[in-house]
Amino acid sequence: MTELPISADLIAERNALHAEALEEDYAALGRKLSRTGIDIDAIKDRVAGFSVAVPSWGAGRGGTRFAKFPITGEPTNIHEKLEDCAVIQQLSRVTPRVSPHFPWDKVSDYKALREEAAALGLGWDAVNSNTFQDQVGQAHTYANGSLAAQDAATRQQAVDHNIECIEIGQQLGSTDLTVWVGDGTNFPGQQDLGRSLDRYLEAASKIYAALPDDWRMLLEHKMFEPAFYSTVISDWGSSILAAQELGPKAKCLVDLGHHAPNVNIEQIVARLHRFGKLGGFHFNDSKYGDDDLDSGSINPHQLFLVFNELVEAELNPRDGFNPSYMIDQSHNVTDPIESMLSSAETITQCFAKAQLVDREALHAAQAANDTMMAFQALRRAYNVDVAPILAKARLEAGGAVDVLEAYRLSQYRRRKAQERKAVGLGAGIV
Ligand code: LRH
Ligand code: MN
Repeated sequence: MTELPISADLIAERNALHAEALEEDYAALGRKLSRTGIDIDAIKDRVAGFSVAVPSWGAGRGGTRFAKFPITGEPTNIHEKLEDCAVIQQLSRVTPRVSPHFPWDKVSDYKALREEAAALGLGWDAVNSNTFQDQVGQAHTYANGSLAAQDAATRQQAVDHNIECIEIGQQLGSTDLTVWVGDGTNFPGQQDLGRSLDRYLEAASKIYAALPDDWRMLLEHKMFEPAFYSTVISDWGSSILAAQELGPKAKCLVDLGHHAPNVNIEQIVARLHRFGKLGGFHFNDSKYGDDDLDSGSINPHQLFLVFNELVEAELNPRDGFNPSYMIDQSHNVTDPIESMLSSAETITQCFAKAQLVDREALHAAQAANDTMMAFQALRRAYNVDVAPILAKARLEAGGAVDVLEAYRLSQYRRRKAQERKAVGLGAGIV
């Protein structure tokens, strides 16, 4: 194991200062929960078993089509991104895997990259393909789509890229391929809405055929952007039908920002699970479009309700229950490490709160059409401050009781600003 990026002494020293208060808060919460028959240590063990992957592309500053404002010391390649992801894992102890994106994270030796990550305490989650940008020297442009393109050679190029991502993922130890395509139209009539999907399905079936036995293909739907009139896989309905058409290894990935405002995402989760097609999540938050804001920063209650559905789903498995939990955010105004530390905490808090729901009381109230008591069963759990449980689990796993305090005291970003080459101004997220 390489020496981790943050001084273990600093973490231990700060934890020692917080230990007494944490023990007090944990004991008090333990007494409160035991009054309703909940064993706090059992919840802590559930939390200790929970984890969420971080996106390699989230380690750098994000931007919009208007501008990107880099910060000094931000990472410029996968090696520096891994180091920053290792900081998040070292302090939070809930983000042990990185979800890479190709060709953004392309290297010549993936075996070495796997070892480099392992030495930093990191593994790999789903690999992401990219057929929404043209690369230098690319034979066929994706300007008119990729897997759904009119041009057969362009579709084949997109298929080949996805198969290359699977091969890279195998070297990294990943078993999931996330396929998001921006394919769509900006004008009515620009493309036939039916035949576009047929071309997508024909091409996607070639990627499906290349999946190793233990792999899954996660289809990521998105209502709009970059296309603004129609998108080939625009909603969970198109996604689940495509996944059913492709086969049992095809599942659906829910990016929380890919829906119209106020869509009931927790019900989409329940539906995808009911039909055995819930493959994973890209956690983030939004107020308007695909804003890729920090998870739970705008609507933490919705994130709690999603996890409430996930607890019900785990209790009633359909073709098993193994959703991939991943963050997918764009950090335009914060230090990306701080945003992912804060988001990992919020996601884990919503997971923990969902464990506290008295399911017996909830189900009894539902059966009795006792609306208020059914709602109160959820609200009581949502109102519990679970921070002492997460901090205790983190402390026992070698992390920091106060992750942002430890990160800032480490002066990590200032150190990196001295080491790393400056990033140029630019538009867009890469
Ligand atoms: C598309 C998306 C997809 C990624 C990209 C970075 O909006 O959510 O998951 O490939 O963001
Ligand atoms: Mn996404």
